[in-house]
Amino acid sequence: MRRIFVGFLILALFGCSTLDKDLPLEIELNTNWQFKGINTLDWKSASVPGNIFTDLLSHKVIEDPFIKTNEEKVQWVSKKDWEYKTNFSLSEEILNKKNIELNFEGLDTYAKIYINGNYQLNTDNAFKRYTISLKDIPMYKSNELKIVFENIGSIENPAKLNSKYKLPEGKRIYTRKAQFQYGWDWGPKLNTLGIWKPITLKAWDDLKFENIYIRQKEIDKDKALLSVEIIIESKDDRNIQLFTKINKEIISSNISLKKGKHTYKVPIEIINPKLWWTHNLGNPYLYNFNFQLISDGKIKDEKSIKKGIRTIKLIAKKDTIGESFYFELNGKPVFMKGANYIPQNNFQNKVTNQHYEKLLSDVVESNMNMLRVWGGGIYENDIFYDICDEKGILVWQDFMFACAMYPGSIEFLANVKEEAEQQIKRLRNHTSIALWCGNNENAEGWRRWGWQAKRTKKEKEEIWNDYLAVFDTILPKSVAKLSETNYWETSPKYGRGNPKYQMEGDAHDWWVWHDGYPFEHFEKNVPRFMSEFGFQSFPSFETINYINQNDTINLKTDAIKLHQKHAKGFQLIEEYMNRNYKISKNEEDYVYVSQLLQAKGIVMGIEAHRRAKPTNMGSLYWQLNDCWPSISWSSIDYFGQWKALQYKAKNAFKNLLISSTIEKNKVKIFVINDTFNPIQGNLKVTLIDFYGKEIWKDSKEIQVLENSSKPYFNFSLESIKSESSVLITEFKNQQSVFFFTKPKDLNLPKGIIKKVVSKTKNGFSIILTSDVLQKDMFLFSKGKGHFSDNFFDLIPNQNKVIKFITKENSLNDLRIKTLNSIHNTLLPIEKNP
Ligand code: BMA
Repeated sequence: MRRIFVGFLILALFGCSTLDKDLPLEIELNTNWQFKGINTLDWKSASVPGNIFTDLLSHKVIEDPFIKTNEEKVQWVSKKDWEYKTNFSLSEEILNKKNIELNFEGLDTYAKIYINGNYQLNTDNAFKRYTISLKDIPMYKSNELKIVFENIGSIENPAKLNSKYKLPEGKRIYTRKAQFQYGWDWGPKLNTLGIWKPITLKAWDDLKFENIYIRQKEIDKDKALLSVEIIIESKDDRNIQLFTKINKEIISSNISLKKGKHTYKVPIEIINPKLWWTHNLGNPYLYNFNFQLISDGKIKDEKSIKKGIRTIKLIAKKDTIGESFYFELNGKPVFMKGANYIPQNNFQNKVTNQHYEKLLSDVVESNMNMLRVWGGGIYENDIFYDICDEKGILVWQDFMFACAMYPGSIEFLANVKEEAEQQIKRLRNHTSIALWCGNNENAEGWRRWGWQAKRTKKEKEEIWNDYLAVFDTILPKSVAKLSETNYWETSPKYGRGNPKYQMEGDAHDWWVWHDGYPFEHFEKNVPRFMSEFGFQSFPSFETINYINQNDTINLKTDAIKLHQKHAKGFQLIEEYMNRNYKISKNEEDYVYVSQLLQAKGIVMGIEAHRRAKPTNMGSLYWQLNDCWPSISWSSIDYFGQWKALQYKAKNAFKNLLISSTIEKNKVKIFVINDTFNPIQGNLKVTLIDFYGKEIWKDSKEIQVLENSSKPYFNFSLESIKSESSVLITEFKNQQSVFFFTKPKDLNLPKGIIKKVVSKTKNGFSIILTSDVLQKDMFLFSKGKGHFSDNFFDLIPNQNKVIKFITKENSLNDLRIKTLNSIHNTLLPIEKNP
């Protein structure tokens, strides 16, 4: 492609506002759709975008696979072939345009497209966009579009038979679609098929924007040098004008267009730019860029892009420990706090804009500044990244490959290359994207999961070379060519088999959970950046009842068993619970304690990682959300309910954190400061018993350095009664509550809890007090809503005010559980005075 530099001048006014518009016409083909099985069922109405499961569900042909054991009953659906059709009309205006194209944003997956009965093309990648030019074929006022989908087995079975070697893990590797749909250890096997993204028709005459990329050349606080790379498609050579409006300022450029698709560069300089920061460090400021293409005195095309000015770099360079792994935002090292993100639903058409808005608001509320979009799911919709840009959340973006070795045929590599290029181009203007990562655990699997056993040297070499072709050549080259984002080959860099995991790169700690190691493993083995570590828990009562379709909590049903996808899941929860908590036979209590257990383990990890700053510079736990109602590692369940972990992670991820730990019979109190300002203040340390009696106290004036972690206070454990005392540390407006022993060994007294509930504008306010320390107080109600805080420790004789944000008119069913109530038999709760 030729690159042509253009001259530019700055105008005082946006001169084009009075011009007529002759923009490309765009129509979404989302109506009149019907579907049927090949040789089965009659034509029935369909939703597009959508998928075969939700269409069958809306016609009651299948039962909801998310409830009871229905997942098992619907497996036949993915084994059949299905067809979809619609009629669409084209107006004279469209028919007269010089170009008409049909864009398929996402077909899942093996489809044949027919227009007016004539075959057009085959698709084989759900992550790719396909285009058909309608100018090359006869089109009428009314037209039929038909898409015939072949079941994945009919393509994957021969692919497997023809494969030179048997590759791990199953047949999914032959199909470029969301890998979790084949079943994962937190997700059902619901392999969708259908038109999962919009189909749009675009018509235009002589020219249009093909793509616009705002490349950041040089950025510092005084100046931002950008190069806007604009690809314009034109029917002929002609002179045009381009208006570029940045907030209110306009640049007008004269461009001599060449026929065809070419790239034109517009240099832009912004003096004293407002830099984009993650929400926890500043303002995620976005500039508004508007582009207009002027020819023949008309606006021929226009496009808007919101873009933050920032530099984001992965710093992986040799140091005294090994090799660093941290992100530098606008030149400052930033500790990454967050979680791994998976698709929000097995059926993508069920994920609404509100779901994105709510989940990403939760992320901000929980003080997280990074999400990792994990490689077994999907490249997310634009709205996901738009919201991350706006809210100041960074995104670690995996390419969609996970836990397997993939084929290396010429066709497969070409398919992957095109997929990667399309996705990089689609996402590269997003300020939130901090990293492209090749895959999830492919290299780790190859090295450690027995995949090399019984293979010849040649076979191993060939399989590894195929790996390198994708992850060491195609993907990094595409990222470097098309964007300025850093690339990382695989996550984790070193797995459990290589001690270097503590010295270099990112790490996944699955000794805890998969290998049954105690939670304390997180404290003793801190890597440079923890990109995965996790522990399961039961979801909210609402979700459990939904799975069972029953109002009482019952954890022993076949439905609950089916919604736990990890073979040893229940056993591991019980084992770890035994080590840390008293186990209750009451199933409601069991659910509650399972959530405390998960939170305890993960927060232990988060705090250890943060204390180890700057050796360690990131803590992303596994996993933020769920794709169906399940027992999983998530901290927010399928219905958006926060588990204990979400509340406790919110505290553990605050910019200013007090974190205590026991080392060699000494208690060390760390203060971690993620801000770029030093913080001066009085550190107050008080030891009390569970009735609030002060045992001793101390205080110290401290100066906490910017962007640092350091112990500021320590004392000996000797003479501390660990079962009956608790350490309260206060600094600035932060308070930390630290216990000296495991919850199961605490002598938690019964005490009395007083609650005063009053109505507020958007819900209720609840004032809580108790005469004794109440550990892990959990408020719950059947009403839909969100508690501002939950699963907290209530200090004796101190008021705690909680807000319940809800549209419900009453909170009469408010109930409270604490660990004290499990350690004792029954906890009396006083009524409102
Ligand atoms: C991680 C992920 C997933 C998996 C999770 C829990 O390694 O990458 O593959 O679901 O572990 O086992």
